[in-house]
Formats: sequence, C-alpha cells, structure tokens
Amino acid sequence: PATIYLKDYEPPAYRIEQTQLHFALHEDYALVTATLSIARTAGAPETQALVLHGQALKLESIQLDGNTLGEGTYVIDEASLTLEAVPGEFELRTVVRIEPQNNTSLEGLYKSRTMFCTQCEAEGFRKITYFLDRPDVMSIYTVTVEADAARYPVLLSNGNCVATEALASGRHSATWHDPFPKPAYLFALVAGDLSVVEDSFTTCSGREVDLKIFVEPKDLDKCDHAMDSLKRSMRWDEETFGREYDLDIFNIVAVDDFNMGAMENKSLNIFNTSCVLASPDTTTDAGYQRVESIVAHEYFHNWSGNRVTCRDWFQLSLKEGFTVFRDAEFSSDMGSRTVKRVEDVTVLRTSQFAEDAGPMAHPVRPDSFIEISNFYTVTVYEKGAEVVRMIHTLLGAESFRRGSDLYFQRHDGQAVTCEDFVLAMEDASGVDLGLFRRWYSQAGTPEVSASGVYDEEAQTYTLTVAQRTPPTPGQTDKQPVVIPLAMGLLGDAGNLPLRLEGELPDTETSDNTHRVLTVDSAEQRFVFTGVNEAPVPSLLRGFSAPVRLDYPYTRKDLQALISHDADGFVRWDASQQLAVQVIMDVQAQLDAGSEPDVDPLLIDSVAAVIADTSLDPAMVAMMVTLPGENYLAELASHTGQADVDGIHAARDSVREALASALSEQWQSLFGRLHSVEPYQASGPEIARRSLCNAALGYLSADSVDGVELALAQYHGANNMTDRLAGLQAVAYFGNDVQRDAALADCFDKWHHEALVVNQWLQLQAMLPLEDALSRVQALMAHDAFDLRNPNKVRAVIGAFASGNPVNFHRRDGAGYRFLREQVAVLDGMNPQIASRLLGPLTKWRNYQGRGDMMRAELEELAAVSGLSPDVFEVVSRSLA
Ligand code: B3K
Ligand code: ZN
Repeated sequence: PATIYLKDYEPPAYRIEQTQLHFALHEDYALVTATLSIARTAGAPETQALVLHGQALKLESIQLDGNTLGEGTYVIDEASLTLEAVPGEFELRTVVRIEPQNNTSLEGLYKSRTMFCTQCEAEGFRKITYFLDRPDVMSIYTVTVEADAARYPVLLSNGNCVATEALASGRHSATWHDPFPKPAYLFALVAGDLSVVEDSFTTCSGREVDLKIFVEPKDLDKCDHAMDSLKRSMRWDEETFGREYDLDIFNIVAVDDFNMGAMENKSLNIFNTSCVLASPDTTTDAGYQRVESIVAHEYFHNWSGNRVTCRDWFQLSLKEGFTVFRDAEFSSDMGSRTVKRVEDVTVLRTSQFAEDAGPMAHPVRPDSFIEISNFYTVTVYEKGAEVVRMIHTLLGAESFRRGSDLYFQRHDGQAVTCEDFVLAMEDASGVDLGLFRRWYSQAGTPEVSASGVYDEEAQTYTLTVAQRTPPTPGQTDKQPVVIPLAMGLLGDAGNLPLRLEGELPDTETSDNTHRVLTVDSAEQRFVFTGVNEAPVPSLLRGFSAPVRLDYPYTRKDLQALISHDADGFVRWDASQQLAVQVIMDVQAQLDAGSEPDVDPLLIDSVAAVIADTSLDPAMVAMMVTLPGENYLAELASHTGQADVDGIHAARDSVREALASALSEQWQSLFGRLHSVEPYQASGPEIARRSLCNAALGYLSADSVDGVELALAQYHGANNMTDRLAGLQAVAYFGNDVQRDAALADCFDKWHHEALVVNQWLQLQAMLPLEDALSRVQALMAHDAFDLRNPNKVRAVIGAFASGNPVNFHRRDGAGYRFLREQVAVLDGMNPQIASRLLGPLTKWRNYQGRGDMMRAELEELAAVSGLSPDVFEVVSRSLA
C-alpha cells in the first residue's frame, strides 16, 4: 500500500456542486444512483482527467449529460473510476450495486442487526458511490431513501425531510435535503424500525429545534440522559462560544455495531449504543459521564468540524483537538474542573505518552500515512486538545474567545488547516504564536527538568527549567517548544506571593501567588525575589502543558503539596508521585527477596487525605487510588524496561498495606457514605459513590468481611455503579466459589441487556487470575459473544490485551499468540478494529524479557498475505 504525504497536497481539480442520491435498499443488495453536477475548478487544465474514488462497487451504468458511456470511455480499478476527458461543466450519473448485508467492515453502508446505517469518516463514502471522497470537496446533498415500509418505517438522512411517498409492493421513500454544503464524510443514512424520544430546544435567537433520539423500542427508557446532555450542550455552546445551532432538526440514532463512539454527521449523529443509552440499572457513573461528554462532543462538531471542516486528513486535529478541548471545558463547567482534569491527564500520561514514545509516534498534524483510520489517535485527539488548551492559557480566556469567533467567521463554509486556526488566534489576540507552532509538527513528549535553589540571605528562589524532546521515528532533531508553565511557591503556611526579579511590586495581579511562566528555550532561569522561606515549588499546575516534568521532590515536599497546595491538580499529582516512589521501593525490595516495607509516610498521607473534609470526595477517591499498572509500566519503560509481574506484585502489596493499616478508616468511610437512596447521576452523588466504592475496594482487599460487604452491595444495589463495584470486588478478592456464583448471577439477571453483558465480559477479561487466558477463550465461545460486534471484541479481546497486563504478558507468550491470532481473523472482517487491537503488541520494546516474543508475533502477522492497509501499516511501523 502507498504512503500519502502532506507535502503532496493539491487542491481538487473538480468540484461537485450538487449531489443527488437515490438509495434502493433491499435485503440482498442496494442500488445507489448518484447524480452529480461537476465543474472543473478555475485554473485546472482542460486535459485534467476526472478521477473519482470508489471501492467495492459494481458499476451498473454511467451517463454523462444523459448519454450512456460505453466501455472503453472510462477506466475502473479497485479504488477509482477515471474519465480521461470531460467538459468544464457536466452532469454525471452512475448506478452502482453494493451489498450492505455483507459489509462487516462497518464502514460505508452496512447493516447493524435489523437496520441500515452508514459510517463515512474518513473515507467510507467511496464504498457507497463513485465520488471525490476528500474533505475539501463540499457539496449540497438531496437524498432519497427507498425501502420496505414494514421493515424500515423510519428513513433518515441529513438536513430536512422534504418529501415522503408510498410506493408499490409495500415500499416507501423519504427525500432529505441538507442546505449546508458538506464533505462526503459527513453524509449519513439510516433505515430501520426505530422508536423515538422527542424534545425541543429554543435557540438564543428564538428558533425552535426538534430534537429526536432514535433507538430500538426496548431502549426507549434509556434516552433521557442523552437528551438532557444535548440540551445542555446546545445552551453551553451558545453561551461559551457564541455558537447557535443552524437547522430546525437534530437527530441522534443509536446503533449496536459501531467501530467507535459516535459520529457527527450533519444533523444526523450516529452513536454507538454504549455512548448514548443510559439508565441507572445498566449504566455506571462513568458511563453517564461518557454519554454526556460524547453527546456534547458530536454536537460541538456542528461548528468545529462541520461548518468549518478540514482541508485534508492531515489536519484532523483541527476539528478533533479543538472539539475535545471544547467538550472537556463543557464537562468541567457541568461538574468538577479538577476531577475532569485529573481524568484527562491520566489518559494522556498513560496512553498518549506511550504512543509518543513508541514506534507509532506522530505529530498532532501527521505528515504521512498509509491508512488514515490509524490516525484517530490519542495524539491527534488528546494531545491536540492540549495544544488548543495551551493556546487558551497563553492568550487568556477573552482573547481566545475573540480568536475562535474570528476563526468561525473567517472560515465558515470552508475546508481549512491547523495553520488557519493558529492564524485566527494570533490575529485576534496579537500574541505571536510563531515558535508555538512546533507543537503541531514535532512528535514526542518534551521532558522538562526543573531544579530550585533558595538563597536565604538574598531572599531569592531560583528556578532553573530545562527541556529536551527525545527523538521519534523519522524525526531525530528536535527543537525547544513553547511551554506555558503554571506555578506557585508553597511555604509553610500556604502559597507565597510571587515577584520575578526586575518586576515592580505594582505589576502584581490580584492573585499574586499563581502565574504562568513561558518556557521556550533549552534552558531558562527564573529568579523570584522577596521569598522569605525555603519554598516547595508547585509546578505544572492544572497540567498546563503535555510534558514529563521532573523535579527532585523529597517525600516531605510531596506531603506538603498533597496537604495544602492551592492547586487541586498538583495535590493529586503529588499523591501519585508519592505512591509511585513507594511502589518502586517495594518492587525493589521484592526483587531483592526481602519483605516489603511500605513507607509509613504514604500511609499517613492517605490517612490525612481521608480525614480532610475540605476536599471533594471525588478528589479524595482519586488521591487514595494507586496509579494504574499501565501507567507504572509506562514510567518504567521511559527509563528502562517494564517488569510487568514486578509492578503488579508491588502495587498489590502497597494496596494491601493501605488496606490493612487503614482498615478502620475505610470502614468508617464506607459506613458514612454507603447509601441505598434512589440513584441520581448528580456530581455530589457520583463523588460520594466513587469514594464509597474506593473504600469498599480496600475493605475487600483486606478481609473476608470486606468481601461479604461487597457481596451484599452487589445483591442489594439499586444502580449499576454500586452493583458493578460490588461484583468487581468479589471477583478480585473473593474465593473461587464466591466469584463464580456472583458472576453467574449477574449474567442470569442481566443477559437481556447487551450493555450490561459487555461490562460483565470486560470485568472478567481483566481479572488477574492465573487461568485468565482460558477464561477469555471460554468467554469468546459464550453465546453472549459475537466477533462481528466491536463492543464485544473490545470488551473481551481489547480488555484482555490492554487491561490485564500480567496475563497478556504471560511468560510463555500465550497472550501474545492469542492476540495475533485474533487480529489475523478480525482483519478479514473489520480492519479498523483489527488494527486498533494491535496497539499493545506495538510496545514490544518496553517489556523486560518479552520483547523477542512480542516482535515474533508481529513478524508472523507481517508474513500473512492480503493484510489490510490498516494492519499492514501498524505492523510495519512497529517493526521498523
Ligand atoms: N469523527 C468521528 C470519528 C471517526 C473515526 C473514523 N475512523 C468521531 C468523533 O471524533 O467525533
Ligand atoms: Zn470528534
């Protein structure tokens, strides 16, 4: 397969001004008639051939301005249809035959259970009809969908429904018109027997918008949360970004078989059921929050993505980074900003830092790819959002808003680049973002090392900050980047006033204990004056830049930050750093064959956090939760190689120490927080449950009584959060009989709810038991499993490979072999899912004593003939 380069971008030679589509949907085929008004773009030579994209299409007929084209007047290969000579303006009509019922890639037009649906981003439209399937070709669509009226009473596409018709033989049709020009990737169609929940929203200018969520009839009771989230998103985007919705109708459809979370098709968002349905009985708190943020994310795309779209797929972060930033701000405003930040940073540091340090490392704006589907990554999304967040920090909220207003106004209806976004921000604010642009082109996580010297006599504190970015594949030379370093200085009684050398006292702002330093060269010094005690620096507050920060904190320093820094993020981060240090100590002790000896400082510090009633319970829950094994492995592989078993044993042993040393505290926390009041998905209630269940986890790790408590909670719970937490504790810490009985009971009661079954599967795939792999194989043979359903595949195979480190990394290599075999099978059905599952194997350089076995499986895959471009690209980059 060929590599495509950003530097080769050329504007399209032809435009498609109008697109008329007719779909005749049948059980064993579909006919798609496309009538396209095409015009050569000014400046393109008359001799320029017209090359339309098309894949897996059977051309039935083709006409140019009404004249049928005979064979020999066009050329078809497996990826395109070429017309050598065409007029400057003409109408092209094609009829193609496709087989949605056999489309297991879930890209293009396919069937999910009994409904037809589409997924076109990034390049799926070419599996529906011949077209210029690139985001800089924007067209106005009129779409007629025709199908059996009894099986498919609901027929949807983008925009407004302009006509419906009853047809012969029990068929009917609906015609939809979308007045906004859009790229093909935003096209959508749905046909099915769906029920609907309806509501409405009045926009800031007083327009009434009909909101509809279409689901299978059995799921009608699970739509309220998504609907509320949608209305909150619409209001928030008006208030925070000045963005009003632009059509009179907004539809969401829930689909069972879906490759990712959801898709922002113009006015017809299509969602994975797992990201839209929510009910207390089937959905955990985390699930509720995911629904809220994904509904918001897709809605926000209506401006950041649809009204202003991407020129080419290298610019993907233009819409994704910006929209993730927008949805994160929304979630922060709806709940706790610090909690949301901690959750996002955990993902970033665990997954994105690992991606940036591995063979798949790429810049936020990649410069080449084989298969664009492989670039919907944590780097493009989450690091992309961090880049937008840094612009927000550097400009300040007001200038940032002026910048986004200018961006939307300047580029409405256009397909643009990341550079256009940065320029709008610069033009509106007057802030020079010259060097800042490196964040878009340079891959790798910058390493920032800081050190401080206090001069008692001079009353100064000198902070020295150095940065370097390690080389990444294909990018050996790295330049310094612009790092907004939010910070403060912590003294005995609280944060100290800050004055930099040379500043006059009157330049101090109202909050003079906090500021953002701009670090933009390899090494810099900042001298603070008037510092009358030796401070502990509070650095990278709010995680103000996506960097690895290294400061030689003592454990006392960390304890001081944990107990009284003004920044919630720093307090949490210090609690994690302390835990990391202690876990590493224990790992070394276990390695040396000695008894683990957990530093009492950690125990004291956790006890103090539990006792601190000024803290949000959700913060306490996060501060008393030990860093995850994948994060610990990422840290270890940064400086050497990770010992998965050692990490697991050490973390368990520290958890046991905390469980037993603080058993009374966990007991009283649980007693105080446990409740059987009716479920509410409110912030305070979610926070309460998170801490209560953290306590339950420690209690069940500590004693059989704790396991009994978990069992009782599992059986008595009136909501999925508490039920699953109980089940999980029993499954981890109970005996075999308790575990198997509880798991069987859960399936028995909930087998009719696919989304509950998925959580049941996932929990088991992640259990760190010795027979985990055979359990996983048994789950795959279970009736509840289906290899064609991505949610099931992720719940079992994905969860095992990325959430069960000790078993995936079994010494005998059986975990690796299993994953390779599954990927090979899945690649023939659904290349996007196959390629995504491969992620854990690509990290083969990180694991002590395992690298050769992991690499051997990648080599085995590389030798398979007929690999998809998706899997081929990941395998070949990982082995390079
Ligand atoms: N834009 C889609 C992702 C499409 C992925 C295609 N492989 C969802 C989102 O980011 O909103
Ligand atoms: Zn998105």
